[in-house]
Amino acid sequence: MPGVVTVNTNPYEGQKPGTSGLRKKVKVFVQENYTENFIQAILDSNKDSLAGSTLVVGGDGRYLVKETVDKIIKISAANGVGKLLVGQNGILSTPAVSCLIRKYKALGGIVLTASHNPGGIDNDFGIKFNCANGGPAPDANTNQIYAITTTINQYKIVPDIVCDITKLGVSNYEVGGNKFTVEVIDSVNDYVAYMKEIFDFAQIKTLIQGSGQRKPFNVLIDSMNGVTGPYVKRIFIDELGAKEANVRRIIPLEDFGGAHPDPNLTYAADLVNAVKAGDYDFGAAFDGDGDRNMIIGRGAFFVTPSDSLAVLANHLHHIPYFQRTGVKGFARSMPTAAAVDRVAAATGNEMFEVPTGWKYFGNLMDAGRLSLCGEESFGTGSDHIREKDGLWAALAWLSVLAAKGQGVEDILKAHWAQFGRNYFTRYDYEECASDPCNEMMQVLEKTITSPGFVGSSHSSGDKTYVVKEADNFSYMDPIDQSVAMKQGLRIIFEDGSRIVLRLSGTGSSGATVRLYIDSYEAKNVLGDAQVMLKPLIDVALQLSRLQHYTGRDAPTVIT
Ligand code: VG1
Ligand code: CO
Repeated sequence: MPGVVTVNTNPYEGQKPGTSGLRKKVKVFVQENYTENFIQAILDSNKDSLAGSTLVVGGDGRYLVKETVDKIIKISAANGVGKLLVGQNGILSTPAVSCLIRKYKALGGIVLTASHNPGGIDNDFGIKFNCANGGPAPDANTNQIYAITTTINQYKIVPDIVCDITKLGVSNYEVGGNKFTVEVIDSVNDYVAYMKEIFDFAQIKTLIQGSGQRKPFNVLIDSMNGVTGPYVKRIFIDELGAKEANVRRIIPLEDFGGAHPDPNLTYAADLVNAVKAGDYDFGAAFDGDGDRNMIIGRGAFFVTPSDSLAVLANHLHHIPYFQRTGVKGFARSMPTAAAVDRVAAATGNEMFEVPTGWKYFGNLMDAGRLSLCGEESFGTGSDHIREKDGLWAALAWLSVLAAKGQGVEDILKAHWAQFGRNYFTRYDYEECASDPCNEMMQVLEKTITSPGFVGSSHSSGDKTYVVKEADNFSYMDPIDQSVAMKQGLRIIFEDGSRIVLRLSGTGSSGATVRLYIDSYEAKNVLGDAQVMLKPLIDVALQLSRLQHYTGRDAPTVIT
């Protein structure tokens, strides 16, 4: 009978989960007991409910996932967990974990991913805890995990457990008189079954394969060597009748084949170029762990995530799931452009603005007040689970396109004609020195909150903007009244335009500055976003002195 061993350890500094879990370089995680400490802290933060509980475990296939699954099995066994549901080979997309936790009423799940951050031995790894509702642990929980990591002095492990996660099946162990079970499950079955309940697969299949007068709708789906590969294969090829040529990079690789698995115009340029050059009607890409999506149309017509959210909000009634549940309300993260707000107003739905990070949507969904939400960072999702869901977003778009019989660009143009357009851009300055960036944020906060700033005018070119409101965004959750402070500096102008500046909470080294610009035009809707937003960008750069503090002339990524 395998026995429990207690190992003495010392705390590590900096095990504070960020926007979405703990993310560090692989070389940090492989330090002695570093990973073990954090896993023990996660379990300790749930210690009253562990006995006999079920946890879901899986990750995005990056370097260190398999080794970490092995550690989680051994440490869970020693801490009285009853059962682990583990994805075969450690593979589970983030949305699949959320789906499994809910379906099997698990206590929670441990997701092994650094999401859109590069993978491989020299890059990033991450560990995230999700709660019983299937969503990322809220701040109160992650703060507790962090507090435990600062004083931890031992962890418990059963070193002798051997479990082959390459094979499907159930293994039973007896640990200290208790039963412990590991069930290795197919990574995609439950998720695919759920998608078939949510969407009308026959309708999407007819779209993709063509019928009678309608020629096939030619899609190109890019998994960027991330976790969605096996899901894309099963859904698009086996279920929806797409051809091998309609999918690319569908084998999950430990280093994503050297790709930066972030579906945006810079890092998914391959897909954009292929769609531009080829005879494609639709392109979609997903990030490493499968929760983000980028949607493009014929000619690589780009749909901003903020517009994507608004368009889906306006067409949810075409999706069978929402025909059953009804539409309960919409939400977006604060930096996300306010296009969806206009749909909410027109359709009479409640609208919420929350801080950056999916964990802030969960309570609203659990309370039955939120059906669809999104973030400008290529996150879109609904209350079918409690994570954003890349494949779901692509299927939602295809459902709308099938129902409307229109192309992506036509749908966007019709949307802007009806609602006006929120031009949006985000500038990312990645891996800058931390100290000057922190100083920049402090100085700017002081500037925008000092007397006289509200009402002041700022000009660039022939445009003048008058400040209506400025603050460091804070949010009180309407369900549990918890408060999240300092979620980003906002300057809101009289015409509704906004400048938002915040520091990333997902980077693994240095500071990444994100500058977001949102500006509404009722009539002039067919302009180029970079041109339209140039004056406001200039105002933002002047006010923040961003180039001075970061030492950068240009952003790393423009979305
Ligand atoms: C970024 C995005 C945020 C998203 C988070 C996790 O956070 O801005 O909208 O929820 O990544 O996405 P930050 O703190 O770096 O701005 V994922 O796909 O990395 O789990
Ligand atoms: Co992700």
